[in-house]
Amino acid sequence: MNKPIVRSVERSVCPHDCPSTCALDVEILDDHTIGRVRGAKDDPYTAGVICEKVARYAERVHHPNRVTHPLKRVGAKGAGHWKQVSWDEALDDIAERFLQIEKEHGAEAIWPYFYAGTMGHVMRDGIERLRNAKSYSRQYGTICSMISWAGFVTGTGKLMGVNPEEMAKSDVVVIWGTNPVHTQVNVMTHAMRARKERGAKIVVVDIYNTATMQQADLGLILRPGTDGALACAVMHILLRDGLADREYMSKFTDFNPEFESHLEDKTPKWAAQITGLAVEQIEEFAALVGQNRKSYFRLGYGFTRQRNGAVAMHSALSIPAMTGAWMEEGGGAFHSNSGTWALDKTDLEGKDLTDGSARLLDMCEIGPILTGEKQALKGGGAVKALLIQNTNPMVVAPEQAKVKQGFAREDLFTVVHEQFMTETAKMADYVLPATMFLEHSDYYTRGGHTRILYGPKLIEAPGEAKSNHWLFAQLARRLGVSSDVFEMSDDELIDHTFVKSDIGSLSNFAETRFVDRANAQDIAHYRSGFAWSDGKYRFAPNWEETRQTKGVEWVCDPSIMPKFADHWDVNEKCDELHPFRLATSPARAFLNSSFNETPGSQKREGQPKALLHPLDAARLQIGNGDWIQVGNKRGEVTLSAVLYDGIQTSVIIVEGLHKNDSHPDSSGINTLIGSDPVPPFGGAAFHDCAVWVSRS
Ligand SMILES: Nc1nc2c(c(=O)[nH]1)N[C@H]1C(S)=C(S)[C@@H](COP(=O)(O)OP(=O)(O)OC[C@H]3O[C@@H](n4cnc5c(=O)[nH]c(N)nc54)[C@H](O)[C@@H]3O)O[C@H]1N2
Ligand SMILES: Nc1nc2c(c(=O)[nH]1)N[C@H]1C(S)=C(S)[C@@H](COP(=O)(O)OP(=O)(O)OC[C@H]3O[C@@H](n4cnc5c(=O)[nH]c(N)nc54)[C@H](O)[C@@H]3O)O[C@H]1N2
Ligand code: SF4
Ligand SMILES: [Mo]
Repeated sequence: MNKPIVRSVERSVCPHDCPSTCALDVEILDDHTIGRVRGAKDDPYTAGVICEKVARYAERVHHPNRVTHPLKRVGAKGAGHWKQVSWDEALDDIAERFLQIEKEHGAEAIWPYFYAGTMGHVMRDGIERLRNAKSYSRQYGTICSMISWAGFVTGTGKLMGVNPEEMAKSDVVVIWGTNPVHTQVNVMTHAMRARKERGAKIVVVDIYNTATMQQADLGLILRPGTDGALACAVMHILLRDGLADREYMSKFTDFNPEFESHLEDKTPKWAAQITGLAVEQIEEFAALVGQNRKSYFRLGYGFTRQRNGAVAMHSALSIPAMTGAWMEEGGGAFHSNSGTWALDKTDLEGKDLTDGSARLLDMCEIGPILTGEKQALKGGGAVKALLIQNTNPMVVAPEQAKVKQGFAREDLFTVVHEQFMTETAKMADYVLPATMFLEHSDYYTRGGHTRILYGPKLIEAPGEAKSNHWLFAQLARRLGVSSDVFEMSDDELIDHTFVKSDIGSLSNFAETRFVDRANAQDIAHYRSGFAWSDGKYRFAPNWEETRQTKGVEWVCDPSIMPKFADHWDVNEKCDELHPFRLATSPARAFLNSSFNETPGSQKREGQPKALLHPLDAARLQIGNGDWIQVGNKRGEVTLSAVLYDGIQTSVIIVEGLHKNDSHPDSSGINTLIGSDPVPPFGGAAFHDCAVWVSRS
């Protein structure tokens, strides 16, 4: 085959929901076509490395199954019969239906529903402007980071940590509850640099021997949901062996005798029983971080997707507050920098168009909400219409059986704006074609790093695909909303937001395509104090004050929260009927449900599989490749068994969100996951699930 002729190479940004937010160099072949995608070499964080799924992005942009025209349902819901209609016909009808529903049932009967399929702020968050202008039901955005955020901020006072590029200066890098080889490859670039350049040790804490752990010097495979016990035992050892920095603690933390005595019985032996680790492993880990003050804790989302996840995050985060690692270059902790951007999005999100009184519905509870559970509806009436962008709840949301039942309601009017005919789109009354990131302009903040990046429109969209931002303007006009912001172009709105946020105009960084918002090192290390008013890190959290920093909501009785960093025993219990713990860790070649349509990713991931310990398999007479049933009170899922000894017994791991119909009975893995909001402020416990396992 002839090599395609590359017209130019242009700078862009990966829009996907991944903390790396890579700077990309994209080969442009012509006005409609791209070639290879590479990681930008001159971006210090991307450093020329991207994941393989985005390197093959031509497969996704030019996929033959892209939705390219507005489609109207004909026939029964979900039956897959569509009629192509014009944009005007679709938009007029949608607006008319929305206005009619508003008249009959009130504006709160309409629920715009979105997530982070694109991380561009214009295309992701603009839906809030329409919602606010119309006082539609609000969305409580819990699905990804609500649990981890709470656990981090309750310690430091702010969602900010040490620049991940500093990892290269660390002596120990602790990768805790994240699998960066799959989920954010650049963490590995910087951690490996530390190992190569200064012999740093890499520690990985996970519940199975992940691709990341396979590259570690020390891998700790613990039982799901027991990280708080490990963290407490480590702190016990630090105090026992004189490795805690008492001077640092007295100046920068609320450390007191009561916390010290709380840790007294949290011995390695105690933790070994809970975690399933050996006492020696816990001792080795504690000695490593206790003797190397330049220890960098990269704390992921994964270990917080447990009912005790916020407490686990806070407990792990408490270790560097005890060693004083925060004072060192290359030491301290990082989860996300999302608390540091200070962007003024009042106009982008239309915050001044609302009094904020519309009811707040939890996105994780979409199943109970659509099936009419009173508590989930917050005492209000049924949701009668959905406008969905950037998310695929029929696959990604918990309690899938209820989600399916809800979407099938004949009295629910559903509009889905999508790039592909996802399971969610299949349940719609209208499917509208959406652009991809190379077909519109947007700006992106890097949760896993410090830059704001700009990605301009580089190619024309296929067929009649239109951007999210375009759709808001079209609907706003038809719904009787007038605001200048709806009428701005993508670039005008980006520029407007930048100017309002005092980071200059868009034209200022047309060349570089980024603004660096890195905090001064002293600030990122909290060297003059943590972000609470007394400047002290909290081993004893004040959850109510934490709640107030973001204006989120309690989902439990505040008095149930443990007083200190702790192992909190509130996870879904195993019992005779449900002897296994299931975790639904991310697949390498899928990104949530995205990429499960591209050939390269499908080939790599194959059919839906469950990793199972050989001892459990032998007991249940299950062989490699056998079909098995995994179930609980919420339903049953069929998977193919893979025998794997890098896991504790009575634990199974199912990687990735395959298409529902890749499972023999079309039940996706989220059929098994609960939608009960995780304390203290909500979120779904995607990796905390008690199940039975049997041979099909
Ligand atoms: N390839 C790929 N990349 C992705 C995604 C994807 O699906 N695929 N998803 C993207 C999104 S939206 C996000 S939020 C990030 C999330 O990225 P991460 O922060 O990596 O979080 P998770 O993917 O939820 O899980 C990470 C690891 O946590 C482990 N884990 C689960 N329970 C426990 C526990 O109790 N203790 C410990 N120590 N470990 C546990 C899992 O086994 C898994 O290996 O990744 C993003 N990047
Ligand atoms: N079992 C289990 N479930 C999980 C998780 C888990 O670890 N285990 N992880 C959870 C997490 S952390 C998250 S964040 C959620 C994520 O769940 P989703 O938000 O659903 O994530 P994606 O699969 O990336 O879906 C994004 C969808 O947005 C579409 N899209 C992308 N860009 C655009 C655009 O510009 N316009 C429009 N209109 N559409 C666009 C894509 O085509 C894709 O179908 O899943 C959660 N679900
Ligand atoms: S690593 Fe993450 S940000 Fe980078 S290209 Fe892959 S999905 Fe995109
Ligand atoms: Mo996420």
